[in-house]
Amino acid sequence: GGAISISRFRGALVGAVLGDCIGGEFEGAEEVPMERVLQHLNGLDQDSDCILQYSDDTAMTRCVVQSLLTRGGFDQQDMAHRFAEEYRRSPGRGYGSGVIQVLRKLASPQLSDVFQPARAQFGGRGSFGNGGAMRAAPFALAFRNIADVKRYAVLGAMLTHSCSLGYNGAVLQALAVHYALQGALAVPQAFINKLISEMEAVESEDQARSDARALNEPELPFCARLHRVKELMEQSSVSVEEVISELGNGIAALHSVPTAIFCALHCLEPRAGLPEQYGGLERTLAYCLALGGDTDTIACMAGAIAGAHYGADAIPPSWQRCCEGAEEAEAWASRLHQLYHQP
Ligand code: 8NA
Ligand code: MG
Ligand code: MG
Repeated sequence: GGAISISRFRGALVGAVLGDCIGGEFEGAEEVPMERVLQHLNGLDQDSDCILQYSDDTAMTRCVVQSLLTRGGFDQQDMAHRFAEEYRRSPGRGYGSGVIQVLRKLASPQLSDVFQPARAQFGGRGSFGNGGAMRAAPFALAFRNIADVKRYAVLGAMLTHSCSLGYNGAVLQALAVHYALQGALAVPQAFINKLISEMEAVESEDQARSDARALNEPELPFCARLHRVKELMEQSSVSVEEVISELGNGIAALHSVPTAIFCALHCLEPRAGLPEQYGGLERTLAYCLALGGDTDTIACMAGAIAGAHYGADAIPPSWQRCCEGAEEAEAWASRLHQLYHQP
């Protein structure tokens, strides 16, 4: 295909930062009334010196971006070092309770295999949290080739998440951004079908099959959830309760990546309960927040997908102004755009 506009790259990276910063307000809450979500969002328009801080999602995404840009591609040692250094400098960003141990071990100068600390997590099973997926968008923004997107999304996630239900969540998120960047969200049914067919191949691998069995999940667990996304898309109306019970809103990648994809798809059209003046990106972020649970991470992932689709013009300047790191994300998006298109 031809060149992809820089606006989509900015939309993806800034959309992710906005989701994290704006979503932090409701992280861990039970289902949130839309009225409260809208109050929070209206507050951003009115408050001229608001500051919403970013969390682990953006902190680690920044490390991924800086590593890819500095090294001109994937370098596991460099990326691991950046994660460890970022955590050392700024440990209070709301990291998962397990991943902290990995980040401490990654700081050790004696460490020769940077994937080893992640493999030791949870009795050797590795983490299935969404911490690999929440930082996966840059892989789609750095590599044009889909095989590279998949390969490096896995390796980047495996630095902290060695369970296939963790790193395959990162692959799914990266693929969603990859296709959104190409404009594929314009045909929602084709978009979800592409994701299902890619993930069928990914999840057919032996490790994925044995992890699914060990965790009592159905065969091809991400595919199973994507089929549920498809079913929900076909329904004439969908309640927040159904989204939570069918797809989840939790900290496992399996309970949050398909959810984020659904949010982006569902909010392509105006929806009852969401302000008419909202564009698609605003709808997507508001909708994610109303689900409660891991709101910062689900909004971060949905924000990247929706941002890649709508582009930077869809980002409300008043929201961007309130979010720590959003300005910088815009500059990095331009450099990723160059890396993506380099011959
Ligand atoms: P992680 O690797 O520590 O995983 C997160 C949590 O998932 C762990 O602490 C465990 O409770 C559980 N978990 C993961 N793998 C396994 C396993 N194999 N067996 C048993 N339990 C397991 O951290 P992460 O980087 O994946 O982070 C995930 C989320 O947690 C992120 O959204 C991040 O923001 C963070 N977080 C969430 C909340 C919240 O209330 N939702 C609050 C603070 C932090
Ligand atoms: Mg977070
Ligand atoms: Mg979170």
